[in-house]
Amino acid sequence: MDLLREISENLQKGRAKDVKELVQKAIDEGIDVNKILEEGLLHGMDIIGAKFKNNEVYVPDVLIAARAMNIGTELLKPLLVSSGVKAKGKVIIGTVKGDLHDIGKNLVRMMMEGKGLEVIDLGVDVPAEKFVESAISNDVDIIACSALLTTTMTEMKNIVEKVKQSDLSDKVKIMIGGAPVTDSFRESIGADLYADDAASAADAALEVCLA
Ligand code: B1M
Repeated sequence: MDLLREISENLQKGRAKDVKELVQKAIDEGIDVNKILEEGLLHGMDIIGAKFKNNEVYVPDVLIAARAMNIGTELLKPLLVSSGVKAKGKVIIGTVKGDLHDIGKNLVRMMMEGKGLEVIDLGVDVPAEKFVESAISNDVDIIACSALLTTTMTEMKNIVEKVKQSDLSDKVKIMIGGAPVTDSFRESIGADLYADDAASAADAALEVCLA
């Protein structure tokens, strides 16, 4: 079987050890780093993302595939940097203040990384001020906020307002999501983007960064 296809298929099965060995083999054989990334790792992650969206695979499958992806990407990172390949865009992500749920947020981060975006993860219980300060200091394209509680999703409004008060509003898009969040809530608080699952969030973020 073609080596890149083997990487993709092993990634989809979450076989991190095999992915690591195959990526190293591809590097040793002199296969172009971008090809290993795009046609091996990202190809596999795209398929998992689509299957997840269609309920053909579930959270644990995505988590183990993402772990395999991360291990493969770690091997490629130094080569990608030295060959001058830039991330397609930069995102900061966090779960809003008062909220400790991070499983969905982590999936969104992994899917975005799988699309070639650089993601800075602020963790959980992140105050609005920290989102804004970090967006300024890291010069990001998107602020991505996750909330799982009806009591904490209102914190997203504070983030939108703080961004409007800063000089970021023309430069940065705000994306929101999480189980209780809806597109009409997004509209009501003036955020830019809403996605209801991790794969859609990654697709929407990539679209913004490439626009
Ligand atoms: Co909590 N919890 N929890 N909890 N918890 C819920 C959310 C709840 C619905 C359970 C229930 O009552 N049925 C309920 C909220 C009710 C409400 O507000 N309407 C609830 C509650 C009440 C609480 C506590 C208050 C309980 C208590 O202490 N009395 C407490 C709050 C703590 C706090 O945050 N301050 C609490 C605590 C916890 C645990 C710590 C035990 C644990 C979290 C562990 C962790 O995350 N590390 C936990 C869990 C696991 C859940 C449930 C069971 C599962 C959540 C989850 O991870 N789902 C949840 C019930 C449920 O959902 N069935 C529940 C899987 C995950 C992949 O989905 O996060 O929705 P989700 O992410 C999806 C999408 O929403 C989307 O993509 C993801 C994948 O497709 N998405 C985005 C998420 N973020 C996005 C951002 C985007 C775009 C898409 O753009 C930026």
